[in-house]
Amino acid sequence: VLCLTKMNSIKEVASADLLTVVEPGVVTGELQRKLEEEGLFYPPDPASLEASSIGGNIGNSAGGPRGFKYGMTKDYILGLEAVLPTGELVKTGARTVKCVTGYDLARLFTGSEGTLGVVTSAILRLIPLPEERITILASFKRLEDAASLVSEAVSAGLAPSALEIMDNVTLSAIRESSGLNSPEGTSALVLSEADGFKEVAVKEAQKVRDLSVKNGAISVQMEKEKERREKLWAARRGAFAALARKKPTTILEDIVVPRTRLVDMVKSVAEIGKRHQLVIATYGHAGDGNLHPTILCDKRDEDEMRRARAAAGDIFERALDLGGTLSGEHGIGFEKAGFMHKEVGEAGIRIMKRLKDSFDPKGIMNPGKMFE
Ligand code: LAC
Ligand code: ZN
Repeated sequence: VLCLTKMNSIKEVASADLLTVVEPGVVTGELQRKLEEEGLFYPPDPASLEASSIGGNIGNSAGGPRGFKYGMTKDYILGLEAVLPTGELVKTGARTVKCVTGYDLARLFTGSEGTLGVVTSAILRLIPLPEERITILASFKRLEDAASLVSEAVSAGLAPSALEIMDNVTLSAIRESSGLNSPEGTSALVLSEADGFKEVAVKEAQKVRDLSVKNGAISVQMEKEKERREKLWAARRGAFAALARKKPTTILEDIVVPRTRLVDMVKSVAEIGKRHQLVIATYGHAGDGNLHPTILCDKRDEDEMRRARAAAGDIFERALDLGGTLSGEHGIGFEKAGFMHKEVGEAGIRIMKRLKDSFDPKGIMNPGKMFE
């Protein structure tokens, strides 16, 4: 077991080259604040950004709400330095925005869940900090309306930085823990943010508002002021913690479907919950088609756990049937290892295992993860 929390130095901020060089233990939120002071922006935004580190974000290619406009961790990795389990030190990528010198090993490491080696330094791409941010909270009576707003916003070519959805189970949990207000009869929320140059952000926010109303929103709240925006985002970031307070065991999923199939997936999760007599909260990065169906259960109740596992399996199958994927940003770990072949096929598994063997011939890096 390696603990890298003390490798937490921001070694360089090269503002003219729009990059930063950091060690893996740097906390994501701290890095973002430091960069903001210099007018720079590192967009990947895991909900856990106050605790999660760049190394961990690289391990799973963390995404979060801003993925919709800005992409995931993998889109910001210019280069990595890593120590292989053989003791070799490899340098991948470059300090340039373009690099096709050989295989893209930096990208291969990103999302490899610590199975290939230990990242000791990362060169991250930066972009200029947006001038304006406007957060928009739309309340709906029905989850389907909230999901259809998201699908319509995507097909209308809108590009807010975030398009987050929360169902009524999530909403009632965060209402208790964060004091978030929403009108009587609300059973779903869409939280989005428009950013960029002032005029662009204002126009984008108005379009999101109009589309929300068209899709049946019962109220739309718009916030420009930093503290009020932060309050709304803090409520969203606290979603998982708020749900985890409801029952002793929480099984958090991370499926992604094509954005046009979002409404189908949301309905399927509700149907699967009903069929297995389970409470499943649904929230997530709807703009990316990425949902976190969260099964609230109790590991002391064997029958309930059996149903929870069956429900998780049904959720995976449904996501794959809709042309989706098992995990958008949390990875495979132990739990989804048995489902990998359904998505990547036997040949896909074989080639991945061969890659794993060439980096880690003795199988000492995060053993047992990802492959059964
Ligand atoms: C979130 C984490 C669980 O989006 O990915 O809240
Ligand atoms: Zn998430």
